[in-house]
Amino acid sequence: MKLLVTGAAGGIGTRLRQMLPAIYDDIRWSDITKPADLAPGAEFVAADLAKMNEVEKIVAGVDGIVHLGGFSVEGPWETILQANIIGCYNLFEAAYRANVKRVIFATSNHAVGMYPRDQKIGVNVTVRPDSRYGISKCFGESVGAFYADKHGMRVTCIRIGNFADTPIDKRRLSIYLHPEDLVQLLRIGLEHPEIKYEIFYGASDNAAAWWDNSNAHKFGYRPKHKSEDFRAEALAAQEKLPADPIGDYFQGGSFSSAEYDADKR
Ligand code: 15L
Repeated sequence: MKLLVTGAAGGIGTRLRQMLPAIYDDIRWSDITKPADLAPGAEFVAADLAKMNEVEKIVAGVDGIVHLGGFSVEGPWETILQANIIGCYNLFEAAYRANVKRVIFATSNHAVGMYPRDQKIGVNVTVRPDSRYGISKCFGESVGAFYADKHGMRVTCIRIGNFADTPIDKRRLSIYLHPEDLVQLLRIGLEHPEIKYEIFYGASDNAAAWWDNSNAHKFGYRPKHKSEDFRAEALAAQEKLPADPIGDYFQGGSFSSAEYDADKR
């Protein structure tokens, strides 16, 4: 299968450039600018996702897409609009026109970040975004559902928690995702014969999880990593962080507390 990975220069894309070539031998990497550490011989095509003609070039001839591209944290509306709303629509629409069979959309925990931490949620809850960034991820999940339901594309949305080798604070004990576990989820989305439209939580085997990830397990996901192995270090790091009572209440943490003024209305 020929694969396109967008967002190749980002944190996740950079790690996947080290991991995916051992599994897939024909990968086109894309980002707005070429990563300085691109492996010799790796195929790279630059594209601004907000420009349809550029997106059409990167999707040509591919069978599957891992769409990581876009703005990966909260930002001004205009930035989110161009990169994550227009960019995401362009990606799916261009993929449809090019007859791409499978798309993995890297959505985020921030699509549901306004759920309180004491509520365990599955993938069938109403979205509750915590930021403009989170809203754009809800939008992307909807665009994916549309192309799956109406046009038969096989789409997997992975609500990524925190992608890292170790959980860095108390919140991340609940949402930690080891890179190897993400690769396992990507392989399910790209290869499992039963995928039509699915949402998975991008989380390792975390005892403190707020998410019911049984849908991913139904498709064979068996995470190998556990945040609990790093509990003491994560809690020690938490001690050094400033207090954030609103952020500590909601799943989205500082994305939820930033600009929060619901208590003032
Ligand atoms: C995300 O969606 C961001 O892309 C990442 O930078 C982290 O902030 C992560 O969420 C998180 O919630 O820890």
